[in-house]
Amino acid sequence: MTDSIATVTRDVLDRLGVGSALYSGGTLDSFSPVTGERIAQLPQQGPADVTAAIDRAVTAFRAWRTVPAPRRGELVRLLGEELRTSKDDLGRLVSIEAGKSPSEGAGEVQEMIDICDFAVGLSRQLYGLTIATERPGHRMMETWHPLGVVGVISAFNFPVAVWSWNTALALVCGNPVVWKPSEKTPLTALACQAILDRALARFGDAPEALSQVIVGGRETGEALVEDPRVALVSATGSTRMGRQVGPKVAARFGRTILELGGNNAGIVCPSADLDMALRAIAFGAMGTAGQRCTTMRRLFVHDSVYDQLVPGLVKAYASVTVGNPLTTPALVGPLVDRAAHDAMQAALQAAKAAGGTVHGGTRVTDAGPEAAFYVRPALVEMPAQTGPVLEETFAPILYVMCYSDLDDAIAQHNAVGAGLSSSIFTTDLREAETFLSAAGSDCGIANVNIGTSGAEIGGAFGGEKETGGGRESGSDAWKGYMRRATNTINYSRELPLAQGVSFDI
Ligand code: UN1
Repeated sequence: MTDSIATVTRDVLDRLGVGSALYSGGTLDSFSPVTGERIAQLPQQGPADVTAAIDRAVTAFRAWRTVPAPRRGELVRLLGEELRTSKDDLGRLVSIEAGKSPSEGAGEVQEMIDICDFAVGLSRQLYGLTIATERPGHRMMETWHPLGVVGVISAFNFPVAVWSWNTALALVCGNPVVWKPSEKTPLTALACQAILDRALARFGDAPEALSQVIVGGRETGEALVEDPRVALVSATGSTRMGRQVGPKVAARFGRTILELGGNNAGIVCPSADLDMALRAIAFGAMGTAGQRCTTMRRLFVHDSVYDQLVPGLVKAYASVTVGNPLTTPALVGPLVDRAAHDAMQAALQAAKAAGGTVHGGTRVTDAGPEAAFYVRPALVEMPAQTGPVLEETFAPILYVMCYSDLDDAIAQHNAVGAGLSSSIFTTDLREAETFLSAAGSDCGIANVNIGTSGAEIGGAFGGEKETGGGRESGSDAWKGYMRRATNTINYSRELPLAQGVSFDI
């Protein structure tokens, strides 16, 4: 007899060094979407615990901000080493708790390792500019200082990578982190804490409470958002969540990095390499069971290639393997829960009512027990971009539409609330550059001949409009975790005023 998923989970947690007191005997039920079974009952924390965690983080900040940045980078280097050691187990726990395929679970941990490497390099940079000054005997420059306590709110679908993007940067930038993970994925959060604790033990002299996890409900997230000592709230989730978090933090003049919904699209042009486009679309739209914020949800296909591409896609949708990610090599795992399944079915009904032709989308009952929600991904041929096409449904639904003029397709592409990721498939330079131009895609990520998902950590990650405008991860996203001071130094014996102003007393 094979072990129950709860036993497998306990074994993995044991290997990762998470003590059983942290996940048994409590009131927060944790389920695996793989079988729908309960795998843990965690003790929960409340708003008073959040306040106490922030108290500790404030103390940690005072010490950590004075540690030289390259030394702070050493902690992140050790975190990267520990993640390499734990990659298989943490990836497996991601599969158990979020339902990802083993390859995607491991890929998520790889993103964590990559951001650690990036942050270590950054810890010897954190550059400011030197700026020409108009006054003789003066020097003007900018200095980047640690910001303060960083609050991280993360979603179930990238339960560990999003924490690491924020934490690796926050730590090298001199900030402590208080993390409220999704209530659907608390175990992976505890595992990250255990891994970081090992890095901290090897590091030696870090202040206590540099990174803390708060396992709890909505009110713990609210306490984090409302506390004026939390200088930056980095929140990943729905646009609805962002509409609540953004104004609350703004009202106290705090900073936010919001990474919210996506309604990402691809455009397939007449000159596209259709075989490549098909494979990119298949991964972008069906990978992670459509539960990435970067999942491709809309596709505009030129009318001259529609009949060559779309039947092949329909075939791929019919044949893609759907099943238990722990016991089968299936490419598509489960939806996170019943609510996700119901939202998918409601969207498909609405699409039919709007004239759509639905391929797939039905529940795959033989993939798991009654309490697990496996679905065949849905491809929906739509007569126009209406109804559910305009909204993000967090499930594997790809709405396909036909276009004849690229400018019209780009206008349609941009005519939704979200602005996260986008792709064009073409071998025509003019079309590619038009899509990337100021008059092209309005998203934070715009790609050519690759899908919308699977961004590397080296680029800034995030999007415009209802996606929230935040940027995490690579490029200069680190600046969001620091405060900038402009310094002007007078090393002369005179006191010339700027703009030639005189004030002689
Ligand atoms: C998310 O779904 O919240 O680009 C993040 C990607 C991943 C990150 C997705 N690197 O798909």
